[in-house]
Amino acid sequence: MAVEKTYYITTPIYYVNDVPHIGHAYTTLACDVLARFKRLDGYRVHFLTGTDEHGQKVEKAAEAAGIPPKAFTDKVSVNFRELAEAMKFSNDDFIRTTEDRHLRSVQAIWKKLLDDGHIYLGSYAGWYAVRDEAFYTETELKDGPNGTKTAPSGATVEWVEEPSYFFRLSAWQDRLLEFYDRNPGFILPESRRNEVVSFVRSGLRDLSVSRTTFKWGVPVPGDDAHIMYVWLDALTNYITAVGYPDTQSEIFRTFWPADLHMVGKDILRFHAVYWPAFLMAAGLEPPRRVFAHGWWTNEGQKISKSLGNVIEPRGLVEKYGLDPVRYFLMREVPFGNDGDFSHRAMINRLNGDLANDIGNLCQRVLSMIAKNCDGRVPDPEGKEGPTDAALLARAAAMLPKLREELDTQSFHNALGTIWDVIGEANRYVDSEAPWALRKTDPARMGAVLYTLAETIRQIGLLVQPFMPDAASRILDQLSVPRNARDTAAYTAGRLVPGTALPKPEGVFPRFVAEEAGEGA
Ligand code: ME8
Repeated sequence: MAVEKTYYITTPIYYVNDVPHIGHAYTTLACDVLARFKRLDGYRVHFLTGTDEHGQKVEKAAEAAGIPPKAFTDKVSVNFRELAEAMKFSNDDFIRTTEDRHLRSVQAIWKKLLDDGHIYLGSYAGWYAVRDEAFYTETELKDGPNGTKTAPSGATVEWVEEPSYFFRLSAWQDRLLEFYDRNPGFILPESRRNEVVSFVRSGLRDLSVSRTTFKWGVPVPGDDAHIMYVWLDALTNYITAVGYPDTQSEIFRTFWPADLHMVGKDILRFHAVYWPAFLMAAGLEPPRRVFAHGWWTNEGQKISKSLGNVIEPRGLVEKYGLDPVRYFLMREVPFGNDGDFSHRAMINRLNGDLANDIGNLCQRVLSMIAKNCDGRVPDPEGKEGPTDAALLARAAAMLPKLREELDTQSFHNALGTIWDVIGEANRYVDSEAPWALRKTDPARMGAVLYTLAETIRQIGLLVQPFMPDAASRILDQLSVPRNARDTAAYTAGRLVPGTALPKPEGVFPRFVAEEAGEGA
């Protein structure tokens, strides 16, 4: 039997102190695209997302809402589930850190770390930022307004003094550096990797992993005056979801170590320093990769609730449609860089790349076939020429290129690769002028339209992970069977001349701005 190819991909689990916004949708979307591509490419995929429900930040949000924390998290967590549905995310699991399976898992990892001497009891005196749920040293702090100090992220800090358990992080410095050295692809992009390496080189202090001054969290086994530090609790979700502590289970053996933890750059340190150290200390393998993507702003401004400029993904989807929003987010910004959302940029992509490029290509080819070829896949009738072969070779080269690009999370380049072929196909339509061949050489017209239909089939197939609905409409219009839409069918499943096609319909209408000033 062939060896099964597997792929385990995770999003951060989101804090339930807030409603989901475009940033959350972005991270999960990137994972969804990869999960869908890997499934298409024959992998058994496990795609995990969920919510992070413990800690002081969530406790405070519940207090502010005047609801007990459990009831509050039940309510807010649903928003993230609904976001997943609205965006058609194909996650296989949705974890909540308040579930029993997670409690069992976090307590098990704690016991393992304690029994093996990686955790000791001491006391913490230092700065804490509730917004980041992170401890900071004096030297890390920045000057804030009115002579105050803030965390590097700008979050307010408070002085904390309390008994605390510590994880011996200082003991892991050399092993972490060695691990980064042996696994150059562990942290991407490269620039972020360098930041992490220099942080670890500058020396690691032991990490406080329990708190005693509030209650909303997982109790420390055997010492329930303490609750576990929310990041130890949260990071462990990635192994809970594959069955930890049952490391012999089929799911754990199949999927651990994870292939990719996708995160925003704000939480890279937790994933690339603390998490591999916890795992190695617990005798488990670290994940294969952590990718830290960039940060979105809104029309040039930081996105924040207090500025009142939070972009709600659902509103965008209602306005522009789901596929255009998915396309825009994956195409607009080189993945890894920061990006700016603007309606003008969104409309330009919609009308340019979608309506003009792919939309027109499909529209003109399919309607010419409907009119001139009796609504059936045309027959090339031995009239193929070198220009047809050249276009088909360009199309065939997309798949291996996409595999490489998606394996380095280069979503924008993957779309660029597909859109290069779309551009090529549109130029081919113009230069071959099949409408003129109708009278002069109908057999040659058949060969040209066949070449185009076949190119569109390959484009449609590869667009599926990015725009599942539009892709399926394209493939339906070419009567591509449902079971011939994976990469195995890429070269093996060429269109069969004579196959009846449904009546063509437009795939990407142009967006017409209703209000002045919206651009277009
Ligand atoms: O940090 N641009 O949860 P969180 C791009 N619970 N991405 C953004 C963004 C923006 N403006 N804003 C948020 C936590 N994100 C922890 C994670 S994991 C074990 C625990 C995305 O709700 C980005 O992925 O604050 C960022 O890392 C994440 O949301 C932070 O979500």
